[in-house]
Amino acid sequence: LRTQVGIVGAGPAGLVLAHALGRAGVDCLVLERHSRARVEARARAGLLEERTVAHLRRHGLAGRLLAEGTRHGWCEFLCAGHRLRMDYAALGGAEHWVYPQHWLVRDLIAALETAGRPPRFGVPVLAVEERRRIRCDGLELDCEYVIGCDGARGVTRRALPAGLRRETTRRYPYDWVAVLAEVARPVGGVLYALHERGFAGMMPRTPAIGRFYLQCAAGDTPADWPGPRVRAELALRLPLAEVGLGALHEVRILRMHSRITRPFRHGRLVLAGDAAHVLTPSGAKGMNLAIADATDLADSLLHGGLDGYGRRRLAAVRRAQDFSERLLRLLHRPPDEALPDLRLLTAPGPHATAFAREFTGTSEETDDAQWRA
Ligand code: RFL
Repeated sequence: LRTQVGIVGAGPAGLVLAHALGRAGVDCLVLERHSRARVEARARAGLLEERTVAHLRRHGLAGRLLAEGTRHGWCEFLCAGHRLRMDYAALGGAEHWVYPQHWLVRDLIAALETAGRPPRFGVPVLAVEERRRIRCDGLELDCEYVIGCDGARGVTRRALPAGLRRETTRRYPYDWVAVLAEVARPVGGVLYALHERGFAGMMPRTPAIGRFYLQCAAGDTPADWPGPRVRAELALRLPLAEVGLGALHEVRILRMHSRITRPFRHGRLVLAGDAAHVLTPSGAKGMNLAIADATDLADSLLHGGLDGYGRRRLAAVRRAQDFSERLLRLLHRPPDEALPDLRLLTAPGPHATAFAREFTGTSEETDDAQWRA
């Protein structure tokens, strides 16, 4: 089998790329290891930056998002008995769009299907050979370009020559319990709670579902966090009465680490999204970076060259990683120690503006006035 562009993985990166290339008449095929039902049910991220939505709009992919998504432009820090609100949209940033990742994935698959180019599901890629042949069980796909969009646990990055591949990994001394739960009233904005028992967070997803995070000991497993323990710990650290916590739908442990694999491109093999860079969810950057990689890659492939792709995207990833890390450090500090810095951060001024712009992706340049952590 042959195609111009073989794309491994039907996550946001692979699907946006396939759509942009297909619309421009490029022959491409997406191979996905899991079933369509499984991919469409995977609830993960939910905060989209304004510029991400602009990319999707430009490719005609934002119809349902614009109709059903909600917007918010504030977050709150809960710390040592204080509640510090930050209206980051008003402070120089922009509003976020709130739309669950798996809804977007569903829309992207539907768009590819309508265009007559659906991904092939249930096809695990085993290896990439000579950077131009994708090998699966019973199928070989020869490609002019192989694009690895196969996420954090994919196989494509291993096709970078061992002598060339460089991975920078950071492991943090804690993990997070990630919970999806029903709420009686929508979570209105992101809430970060700094607590003696550890960090906790509450993030909007849909009007009826919220995403909750709890810091836990590094190495904890889901067995350490049965439902009653999750509920008790959330109740201690967060003002749950405001949202009316209902049934817990999913409890999992996020190993808190980040990893950047370089180079993002070697000849005709290119990596995009989590295949190239995994960040912690603290700054809500992962899905946004994946879509930005895909749109840059599509433009580069269509308009004459991949030369600047790796450099541009690595710079963007490093900025996002830097932001996510500073936020992560702040969120895990003892509340009494962090309070003065949080006051500074949330009061109108250069620190707040820098945070607002980085959080919402409106500053591609690093601001002179860095917020402290
Ligand atoms: P994905 O979405 O992981 O998609 C990769 C796809 O590749 C498939 N695959 C293979 N297919 C064929 N052969 C193989 N050998 C394959 N190996 C893997 C996989 O099945 C999958 O379908 O990567 P992509 O497209 O790069 O998108 C990245 C985002 O999904 C990720 O960055 C975000 O979900 C991260 N993230 C968040 N990002 C945000 O921007 N905001 C958030 O609030 C946010 N919250 C989160 C998150 C990630 C989470 N988890 C569990 C990873 C919350 C959670 C809980």
